[in-house]
Amino acid sequence: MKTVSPNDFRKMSVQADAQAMLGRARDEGIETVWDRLAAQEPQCGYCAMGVSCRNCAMGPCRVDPFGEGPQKGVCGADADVIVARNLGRTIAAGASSHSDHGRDILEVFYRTALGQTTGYRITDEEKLKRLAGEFGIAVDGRPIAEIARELAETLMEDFGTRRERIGFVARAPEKRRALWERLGITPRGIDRENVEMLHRTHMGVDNDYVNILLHGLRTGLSDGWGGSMIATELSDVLFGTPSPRMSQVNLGTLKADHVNVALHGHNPLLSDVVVQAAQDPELVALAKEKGAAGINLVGLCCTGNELLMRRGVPMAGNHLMQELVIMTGALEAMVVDYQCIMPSVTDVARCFHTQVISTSDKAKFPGATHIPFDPEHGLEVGKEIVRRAVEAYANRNPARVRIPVEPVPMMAGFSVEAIVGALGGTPQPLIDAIADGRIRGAVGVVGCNNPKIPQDYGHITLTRRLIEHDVLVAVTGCAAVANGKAGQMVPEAAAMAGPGLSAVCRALGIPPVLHFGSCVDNTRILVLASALANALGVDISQLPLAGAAPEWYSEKAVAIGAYVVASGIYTVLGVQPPIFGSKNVVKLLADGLDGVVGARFAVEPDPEKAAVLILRHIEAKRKALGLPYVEPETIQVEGRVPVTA
Ligand code: BF8
Ligand code: SF4
Repeated sequence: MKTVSPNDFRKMSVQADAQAMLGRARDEGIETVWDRLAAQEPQCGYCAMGVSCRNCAMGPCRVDPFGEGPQKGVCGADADVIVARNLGRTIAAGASSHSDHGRDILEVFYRTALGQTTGYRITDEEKLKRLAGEFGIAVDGRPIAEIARELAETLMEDFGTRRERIGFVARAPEKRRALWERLGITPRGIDRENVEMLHRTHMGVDNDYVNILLHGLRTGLSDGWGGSMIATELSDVLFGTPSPRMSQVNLGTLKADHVNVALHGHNPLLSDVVVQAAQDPELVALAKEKGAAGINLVGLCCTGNELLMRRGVPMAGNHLMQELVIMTGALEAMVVDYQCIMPSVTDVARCFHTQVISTSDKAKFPGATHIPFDPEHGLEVGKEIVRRAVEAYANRNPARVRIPVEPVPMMAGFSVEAIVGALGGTPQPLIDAIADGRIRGAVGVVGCNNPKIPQDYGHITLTRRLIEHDVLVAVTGCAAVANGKAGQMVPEAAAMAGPGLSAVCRALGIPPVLHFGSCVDNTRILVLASALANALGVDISQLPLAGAAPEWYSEKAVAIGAYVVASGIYTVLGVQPPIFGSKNVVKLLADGLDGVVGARFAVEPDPEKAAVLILRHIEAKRKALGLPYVEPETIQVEGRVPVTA
């Protein structure tokens, strides 16, 4: 194995816990995602530019973006078509992932309404009734289970072909809905848009890159206003609508004297019953019998965010921590559901006593123990999983336990309901603060880690610059974990913000960086943006808002980008998407879209420069709305505090 210096660790991650574990990986020869990235370099330039195609057996083909080699694939597709088709399929894969997660929640919700599950109940009856009201379902005098059943059946139709538009589209401002209608991109059935995208991108179907990309937006919208929104809303009904709570974050959340169980993936269905099971007196007694002080649950990635938002379960880390958490030697079990779970976790687990337990029949991991999730016996399955973890404690080698840091406090739980509640029942105080300029605007900083970027550097730096300039930041997914670890998500972090934002945060007792939840919970940002737009009688695209995904890696992030921009929010990406082989596609996404949906993409790997782009955009929107503004072109960002490891 090649020599890695501590200096190299700083290029891999800005976080102390990650750097410590990278040291262990080097010392013990344990392979990580960073080693595998290095082994892949140089990565294929054609693929990086999006100009390779293997959609049929006349290929694989590639076209030369520099004009020297072939300009067309065997079928005649040029760079524009190939890039657009690839991007369309990426959006469909991401939207399908979120939406299949949404469907899984919907099915358990339905079966809970029918009384066919254990470990689940309708927790937020008020929210259930509000949702039913949105769909015209009668609520007065009806039993909760009956309302839930009818709502479930109605939402199932949103996946199918009978609807001309999915139900939650009605939440979008009228101007936005009219625009989608004019463009022919109002999302219909969720499955329909995704299947149609796969159809269109088959050889010899849609050969017009603009037409493919428009359907890409529609496919994205079926995720944001469909599959993901269903996942968020029904998770709230089943498990409770999040409200602000304090918890902790980083590898220091593992406890040396406890049985430690990490819950990893995205779907809260299984992990929520594991939380219940871990409180079972018999299992706690068993843990003590084995010599542990108790059972300690921690979260990873978005399953972790779901549990943090609703139950205050501490968060061990984001995407690039999943291998490193095992290297603490203190993890008895990693329980996984699906999405963003590297197949390599079972390899790392083999170096320790950690059991990897897979739980979804659609996501199996060779080397893991499979205990299938079954909502009929939810709690029993949860207990079986916790029991295995407790038993694995006997195999722990205390000499190998290394928990490198102390945990950092963080606040989470900002559902739209909680925010509006904190504001006194109406978004008006937020609108007033934006209108008078105390808060310049709001930005969603979302998405993943990517080993091509020092872990968390993009998230932390961009967020810090934005709050320093009085921009309220909403975070989800791995971006939330990054900011939590940097201490930017406690009420005291108001001190890091500019004077206007700081005063608002202090008055409300909230941090300047608000945890909105998991990646499917980006829909909460759409809901809040719609509420602001509706209150002002404008479209979302007129508001001083932006989105950013500084370290994105996944297909889901691309789907999110598509629906955020199609909803009218300017979005800056920190990692280059594979589109640069087509000048036309780049021109459309980075410029032309503005004239179509009132928003566009930008790519800026340097978070300091991304902050400038976003601040300028926000001031330009303020100017157009007639609000007090700073001349956009004059904005320069001098970080008040350098963001370093
Ligand atoms: O859905 S932010 S790495 S964990 S894809 Fe994955 Fe990206 Fe993290 Fe959550 Ni979202
Ligand atoms: Fe090549 Fe066309 Fe087949 Fe793609 S669809 S692999 S470009 S022949």
